[in-house]
Amino acid sequence: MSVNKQIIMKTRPEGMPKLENFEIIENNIPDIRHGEVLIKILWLSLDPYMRGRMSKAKSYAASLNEGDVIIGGAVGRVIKSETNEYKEGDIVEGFTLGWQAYAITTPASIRKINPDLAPIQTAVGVLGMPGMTAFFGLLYVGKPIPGDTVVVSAASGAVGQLVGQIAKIAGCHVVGIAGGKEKCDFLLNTLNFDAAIDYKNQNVDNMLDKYCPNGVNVYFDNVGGSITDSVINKLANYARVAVCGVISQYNLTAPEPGLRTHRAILTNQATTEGFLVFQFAQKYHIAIERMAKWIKEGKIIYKEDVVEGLENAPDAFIGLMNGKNFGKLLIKVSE
Ligand code: NAP
Ligand code: FER
Repeated sequence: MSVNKQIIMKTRPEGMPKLENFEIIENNIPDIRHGEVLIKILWLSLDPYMRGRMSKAKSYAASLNEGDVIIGGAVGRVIKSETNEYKEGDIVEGFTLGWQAYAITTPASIRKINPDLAPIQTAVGVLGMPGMTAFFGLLYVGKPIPGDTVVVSAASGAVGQLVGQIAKIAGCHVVGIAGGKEKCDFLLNTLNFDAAIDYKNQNVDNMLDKYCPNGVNVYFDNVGGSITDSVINKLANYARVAVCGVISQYNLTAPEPGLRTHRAILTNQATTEGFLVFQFAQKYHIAIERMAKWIKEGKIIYKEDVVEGLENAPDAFIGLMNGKNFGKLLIKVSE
């Protein structure tokens, strides 16, 4: 019987997660039963929404309890199957495989990945949940039209980097907001954004005035908080605000006071729409095909931030909450 390594939520984080909230444990891997597959985890996807699972707040995903293995998306290889659908060697992606070296699951919780389409870890990146979020959030919620000014926050991250590139393909003027010069240089020089605002070192209001002289037509919001207050005050008539994420709020222990933005929404006849990517699940195949084509044509590139070793997932996750990641954050667990 082989031994599994698992990372559990030892104690529930309050505010910013700390290393002491996590613990690595070892357990024997039980025999699989009829209808189950045993998966060797190759890549973990670390995503901001996972902070929500660690709290007790109501969410689409069940909260973790203390002692539970951290649940999250991963890519792995089937090493044993007691199903008709999967065989040894298949590469799969699942949203609930979790922070462990091996996972036992059922066909309903995984999907098969075509390793010839792109590197397999893209199944949790550009061709997976973050990629779907960027594609549908921008095109279906933000509804850009050529010539629009599109602003995206957390612009160098897994979702943001793709939002900006898709907006360029759609013929828009793209302004990214990110923390630090290195990330902003990447947006300008590698992704060909039209402008980049370093919110840690520049005045966001002044820079928005400079780069969005006709106002903001589409705001793809990944962060919430004061950055969003600034952008809302620059909306153009009939602007669309796609509320994708509010990472600046995920680790707060008390609500943060903010500006009252409804007047700007009213007077600009703007639309603010929150969305969860899962509402587009029936259409994912459209986006996967389109994005894979754009990657092959060199119209979209994707930057990954790879951390080696399951045991480093907690530290990397804390980094994600603090802007230490540069691109889609992945843990490489095994070859
Ligand atoms: P990511 O952008 O790769 O990483 C998170 C980034 O957020 C950090 O690198 C950091 O970048 C920025 N950040 C952290 N704290 C911040 C703060 N206080 N103020 C401003 N920026 C801060 O993560 P991602 O996977 O692409 O996710 C981005 C957002 O999309 C998250 O809010 C996530 O919850 C949301 N999301 C939503 C859906 C959905 O279905 N609605 C799906 C996927 C993701 P900087 O260095 O630039 O600060
Ligand atoms: C995310 C942020 C929030 C996300 C999902 C949610 C899949 C959902 C939150 C909820 O249901 O409470 O990044 O990504």
